[in-house]
Amino acid sequence: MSTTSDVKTYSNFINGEWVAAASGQTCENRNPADTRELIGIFQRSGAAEVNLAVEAAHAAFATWSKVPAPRRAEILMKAAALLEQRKEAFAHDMTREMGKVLKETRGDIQEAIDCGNFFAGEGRRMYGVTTPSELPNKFTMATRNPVGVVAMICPWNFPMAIPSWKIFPALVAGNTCVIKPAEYTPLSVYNFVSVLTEAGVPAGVVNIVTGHGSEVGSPLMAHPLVRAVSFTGSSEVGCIIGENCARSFKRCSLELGGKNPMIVLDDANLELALEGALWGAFGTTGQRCTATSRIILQKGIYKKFIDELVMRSKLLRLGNGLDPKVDVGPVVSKSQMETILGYIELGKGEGSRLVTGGNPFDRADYKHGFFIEPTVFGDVEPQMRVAQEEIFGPVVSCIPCDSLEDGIQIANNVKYGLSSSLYTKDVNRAFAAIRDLDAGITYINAPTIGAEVHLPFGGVKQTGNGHREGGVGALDFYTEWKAVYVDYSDKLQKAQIDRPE
Ligand code: UN1
Repeated sequence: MSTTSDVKTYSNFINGEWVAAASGQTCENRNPADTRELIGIFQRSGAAEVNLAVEAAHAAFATWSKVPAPRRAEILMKAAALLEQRKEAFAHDMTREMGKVLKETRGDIQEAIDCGNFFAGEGRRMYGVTTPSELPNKFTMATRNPVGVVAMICPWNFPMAIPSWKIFPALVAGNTCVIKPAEYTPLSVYNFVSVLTEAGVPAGVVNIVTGHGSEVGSPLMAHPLVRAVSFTGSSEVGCIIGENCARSFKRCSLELGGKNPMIVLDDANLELALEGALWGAFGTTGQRCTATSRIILQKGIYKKFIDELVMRSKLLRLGNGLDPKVDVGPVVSKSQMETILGYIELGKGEGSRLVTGGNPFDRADYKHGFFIEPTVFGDVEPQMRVAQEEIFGPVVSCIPCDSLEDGIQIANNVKYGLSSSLYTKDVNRAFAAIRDLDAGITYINAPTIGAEVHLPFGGVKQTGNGHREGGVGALDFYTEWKAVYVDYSDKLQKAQIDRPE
């Protein structure tokens, strides 16, 4: 096991240099599969480091924003190629600091590679608008300008993919940024930024400040030189960030919670739906905002589906994500584990039927990690808290329904609206569900997870505030529109007033 002496200490990355926190305090990053393993020591920073980083980003903006976008894009392309080369090593680091299994951490890095390549392409597009003027001899267009310094407050469940959703579009558009990694997964952000630097991102354009939310996130979002804040995390924290940004007129993009439904109709391919349910509910140990957390089953297949799901859930192998035989890794932390176990107790108390799982997995060789058995509740009523609140762990609630219409009504009747899914062979019902499921993402015959980077990612209601990450639409957050009027008539022309008689 590692001891503090052979473990690396990471400083903040500010203006291209390594800067220790003035407080002299640090935070430990430990493996959630075995907390005896120390991954790294990171700075416990505060407002002083935030100020330095924002000032560096502000100064770098003056030059970076003027580099032609196709040149900026070349750096992104190089970064994506370097990520490809380092994929295996970075995936190992990510599994060690976050817990999810290797095939998923490879997928996380692949998502960052895809994102880099996609937004590199935007460097030669970033389309604006040209449109006719209402006046003769006048040219009108709208162009995209970068916003300025962007604060990025990142989650731990996709430690490289989600920072890449923020950093790549921001950079190609000419912004600079200060990133606050999640406390549990700073190493993956360091790995990512090391590649950006190697690819040629100049000093000050991307800065990292590590530490706690209240000590780093709060001064960062309040800093007057920060023009935009991008946050992924809980709806509770998102609400606080949104309020603060409103007070200082900052743009704010919030990607928040989910309680994602999978509806399975009687006519569905059950084998496919079961496979999808297992992957959607227990992939990433249920720690995705897109995780399948409610399975809404039409009554004809209800019992059979649950029986099969239970059988297959029991076969999932828990353990250290570095072991290729393992299907489900640990949850990220002790406090997360306590919250999830608290929800399991709550579910039992509310009268739903615990059909499998429900316990910490604490065999002797697992006792240093945060493992919870894949857990299925049956006979859940739509209003129960386990069917309404985001649990963010390996717990899924099965709810019976009478028909597609009934299923959609149950699906929509929560405060979130991120992802949703329907299993059916009936194309008419599929299209009705695409129209009526109140969510930012709908899958047909696939589980609620698996978004691709070139499509818009985000949700409705308390899942966000109307922005989308991924896809060209992300540029709407990272650019300000400028309307431009060029009058070549050599006379004063008055819009709306000079009209033909
Ligand atoms: C998240 O759940 O926090 O669609 C992001 C997916 C992944 C991204 C998930 N591509 O499940």
